[in-house]
Amino acid sequence: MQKSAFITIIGRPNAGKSSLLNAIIGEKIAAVSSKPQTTRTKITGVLTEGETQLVFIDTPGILKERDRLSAHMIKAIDSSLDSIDAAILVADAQKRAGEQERALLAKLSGSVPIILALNKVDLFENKEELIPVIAEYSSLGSFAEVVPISALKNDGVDIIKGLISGYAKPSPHYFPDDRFTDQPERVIVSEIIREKLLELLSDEVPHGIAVDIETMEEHDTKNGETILDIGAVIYCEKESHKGIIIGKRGEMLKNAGRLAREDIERFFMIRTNLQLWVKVKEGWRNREGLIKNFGLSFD
Ligand SMILES: Nc1nc2c(ncn2[C@@H]2O[C@H](COP(=O)(O)OP(=O)(O)OP(=O)(O)O)[C@@H](O)[C@H]2O)c(=O)[nH]1
Ligand SMILES: [Mg+2]
Repeated sequence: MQKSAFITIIGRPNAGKSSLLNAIIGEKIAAVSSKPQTTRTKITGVLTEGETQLVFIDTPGILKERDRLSAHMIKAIDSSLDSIDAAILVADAQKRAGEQERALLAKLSGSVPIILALNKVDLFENKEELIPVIAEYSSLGSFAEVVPISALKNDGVDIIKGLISGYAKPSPHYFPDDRFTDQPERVIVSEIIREKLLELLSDEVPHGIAVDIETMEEHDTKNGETILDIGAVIYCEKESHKGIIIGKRGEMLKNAGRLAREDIERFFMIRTNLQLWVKVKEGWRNREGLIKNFGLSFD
């Protein structure tokens, strides 16, 4: 009999939610970076093993509204809490438990079983250091399970998968069994590009970036090889940011483009020609029309 479960992945910024999603699915579908607020929308990852289909929803890690974009990100988190069978609260075990975890648990209000995934345990030299951390986080609420993991090293991820499978209920599968994400190919490409910019740039610049894929099509060369041509526009918020993104003699843009192209080639298994342009959209994070155009609206 077919079974399925919907599971939301929540937690404070930078806890490792997207890293966990990627580790569970075994494919890099969500952008990961060392900067908080990497994820901006809900990202669905699908894992189908035999009769069981698990649908995981990665969410933005944000709780405070700062501008129109962050308001949409909060709506994305809230909407991920509807009609779920379980939740995974991801926490950085190196950090003290805090207000952000409490606020997220309050949103769930004990409606579904919650697995606490204490992430980044690879950073502990001595595993005994984990004991007080587990105790502190456990006191935040009542968890169905507490699992120390390392999403980075793929440690404990199978335990999470096994526990979650237990929450699957008889139901038809919602996705074709060979699908592993709901993200359209263009979104995957734009997120790969944004991820590279997040890692390479500093301060506010990368947070004000949106990437739009204008063209994406294959062409055959004379010697029979197929090439994927992609044209993408990087939108930023200020003229001064544009210069920073392009960099001295175009070095920054060139680096980001090369790193992104390598990832795109790996993901789609096709030689790729990636062209990047940079344009300014003054204060787009506060403009509803532009937020919608960039696919980040939650109304
Ligand atoms: N050492 C270590 N680093 C990790 C682990 N998991 C994630 N990270 C790192 O933590 C940073 C944040 O990871 P993300 O997966 O982007 O975190 P997130 O919770 O999705 O962040 P937002 O989308 O901004 O809310 C990245 O630099 C990851 O490489 C882990 O198990 N160990
Ligand atoms: Mg994320």
